[in-house]
Amino acid sequence: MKPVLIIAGSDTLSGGGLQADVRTFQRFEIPSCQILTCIVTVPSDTGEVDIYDMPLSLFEKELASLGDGSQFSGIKVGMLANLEIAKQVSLFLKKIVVDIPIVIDPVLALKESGFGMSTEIVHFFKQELLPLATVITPNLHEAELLSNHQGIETIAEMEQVAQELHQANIANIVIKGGLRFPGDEALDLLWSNQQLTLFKQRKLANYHNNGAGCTFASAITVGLIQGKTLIQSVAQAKSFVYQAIEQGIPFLPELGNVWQGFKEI
Ligand code: PXL
Repeated sequence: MKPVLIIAGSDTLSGGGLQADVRTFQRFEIPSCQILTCIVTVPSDTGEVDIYDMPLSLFEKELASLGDGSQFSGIKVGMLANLEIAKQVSLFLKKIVVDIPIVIDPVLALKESGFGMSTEIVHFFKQELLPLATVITPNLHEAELLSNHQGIETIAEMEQVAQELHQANIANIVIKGGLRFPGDEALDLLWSNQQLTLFKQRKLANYHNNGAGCTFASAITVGLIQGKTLIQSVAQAKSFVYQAIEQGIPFLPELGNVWQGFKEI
């Protein structure tokens, strides 16, 4: 089995980021290689998120060790820290010689904090990086940043934004409704091949959801590597992340981590 390549930041609390990605792939018995973009810290006293970017020269060396990408079964991209790092990743993805799934989770905002990326990086993502992906997985806030469409609250608005992103040359889009979407259901919308598919599950009452987005995108990558269709891959990922939240681990007051080690997949 060829490894998947993970390009992501480290979450010190370890619920999300690279750590969530590794645990998810491991759970499906897919080995991984990992490239680190930054380290995210959350001091338990203030709860304020800090992000320490990898020095660019070091990041370039990490990438340079990867060759033309032909040794990988797929690529999962998570948090990219800054514009320079995003540019390096884009150059690397353009050099890939094999046809493998590339899943990009456009981490432009962290739900745990007020952190948000600059408009410059949002622009770069939309114009350059995201068109290189097989599928992207923005949450509502990220979908709004990428589309300039504020306050998404209905399925029709989600669909409109997904179509707009598709017209901007992005192949397939999954918008995650998450806890913010009104109603009792956690709703995700897939726009693919001019077709809309909705995925719904009852919202869980617990707060052990740090890492849910990373786990979801990694699990979609798993499905694509396993040769499943995009619809099957999103369905599998949705059920996986639901169980990971349900079995999550409390960590700080009102913040818990998803856990991929539940009994049956
Ligand atoms: O869940 C989004 C996310 C992505 N990447 C890193 C993170 C987090 C959330 O904590 O720390 C590195």
